[in-house]
Amino acid sequence: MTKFKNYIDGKWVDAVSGKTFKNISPANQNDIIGEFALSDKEDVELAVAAAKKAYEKWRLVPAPKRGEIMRKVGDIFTRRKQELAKIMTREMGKPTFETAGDVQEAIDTAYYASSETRRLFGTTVPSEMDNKINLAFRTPIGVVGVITAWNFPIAVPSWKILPAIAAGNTVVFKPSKDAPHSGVIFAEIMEEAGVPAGVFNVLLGKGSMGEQIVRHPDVKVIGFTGSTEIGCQLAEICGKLNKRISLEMGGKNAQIVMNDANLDLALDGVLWGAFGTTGQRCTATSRLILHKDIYDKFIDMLKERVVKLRIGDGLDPKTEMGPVIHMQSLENCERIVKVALKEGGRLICGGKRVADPALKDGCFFEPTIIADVNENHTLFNEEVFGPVLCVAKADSFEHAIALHNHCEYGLSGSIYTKNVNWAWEATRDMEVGICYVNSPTIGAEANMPFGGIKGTGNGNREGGWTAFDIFTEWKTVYFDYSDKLQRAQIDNH
Ligand code: UN1
Repeated sequence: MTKFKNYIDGKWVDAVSGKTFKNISPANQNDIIGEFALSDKEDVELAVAAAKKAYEKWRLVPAPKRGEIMRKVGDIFTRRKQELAKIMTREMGKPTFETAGDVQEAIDTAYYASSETRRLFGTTVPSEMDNKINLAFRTPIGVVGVITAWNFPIAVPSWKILPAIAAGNTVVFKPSKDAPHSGVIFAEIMEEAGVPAGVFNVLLGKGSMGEQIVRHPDVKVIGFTGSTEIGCQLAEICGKLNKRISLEMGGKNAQIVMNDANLDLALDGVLWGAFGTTGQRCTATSRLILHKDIYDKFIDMLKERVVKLRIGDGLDPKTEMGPVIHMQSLENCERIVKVALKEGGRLICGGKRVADPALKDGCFFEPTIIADVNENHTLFNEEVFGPVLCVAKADSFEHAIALHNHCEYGLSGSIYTKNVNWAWEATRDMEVGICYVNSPTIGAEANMPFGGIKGTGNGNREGGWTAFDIFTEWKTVYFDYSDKLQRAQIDNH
């Protein structure tokens, strides 16, 4: 069986304990992808020490030079895109056209980070006093800990790792235990691009090791994507340690379809939003809010398309929807369907494991629609992270917005309408970080801020220029060339 190692200080090494864990494919539980280093506190010590040492040189490398390396990272991801897509699909399940898109998001992020190193603008401001100038510029912070989920095993890590390194920080990265192979490839690519030893380190392992990264006193910033439960626990630790943490957590995103919408377009949107990545995106559409005039008609249209979705191994080019990540997740889908039906939901289609004997060894759940759900139902409120869509009826535009905002989370939201006033009012009033008009709740682009409000985030935005706010501190400089003591607020009044 193939063995995969950690990447620390530019070297490929086993866990100090020698321990390993296995990762299996969600499409076929008999397909063991490999044996991966099971890192612990001692490995965290080594990786953080390497990153701390490397930081002293890396922070002094001119930003555009760091950018040249980021450009190479983008070039190598481009070269390896199709090969990597297959590796990712085998370990996390989504079809290869989606994993290729995942890699493309990292390519876009790498080129964006590269170009940003020629900007990283500061600000010059007139001083209150003579012969004095005030300016402020960004500085790197130090060692950054990156902890991510398995559903976007290359894109989401890239949103954190590449801007952090471009800005002059060094990184210790813990990929998800369910997508460690992608983490290994990330390191291979950084190594080939010429990222110096210690600037980027990968520790494979499980959740408890992630917490050790967070607690380590030499790790100054944490970038986390995962569940709200774990994110809030880590934020508590960081609060006590006065450590910066950027959180991207859960979602229960809704698509509103008004009675004037282009229904065919709205249908394509919800199919992609709800069942793309098997519903396992933090941006997935998990609530569909339909205006009462089109409620029954739209549900019929949706059912007709959903039952035809081709489910299978993501490595098969004909597959439209792959498995869920593991058996535990499949059991969770079964549980939530039971709860929803007990609470009064109406099963439109799906609701059970896929019966096809050819798929019996994988974690396949039928794409599921449950209608007649309202804000008091568990399914309307609980994040499922699977292919289970609930449908609610809205009496009016105002009711649709109220239903939309009845949510603990606030990542993305979408409205389909041709009424320009409704569209702008929704844009203003939806309680989300990302708002879509006439397109689904998924599909963020790498050059725009990404993140949510309420239970989804803590005020940070990855993606685009805002990612650099997470990984830099502002330094304010007062530069006095008057050759005398000028006392602010005193001598000039
Ligand atoms: C995630 O689900 O963690 O907007 C990220 C999207 C993708 C990113 C999703 N570009 O759906």
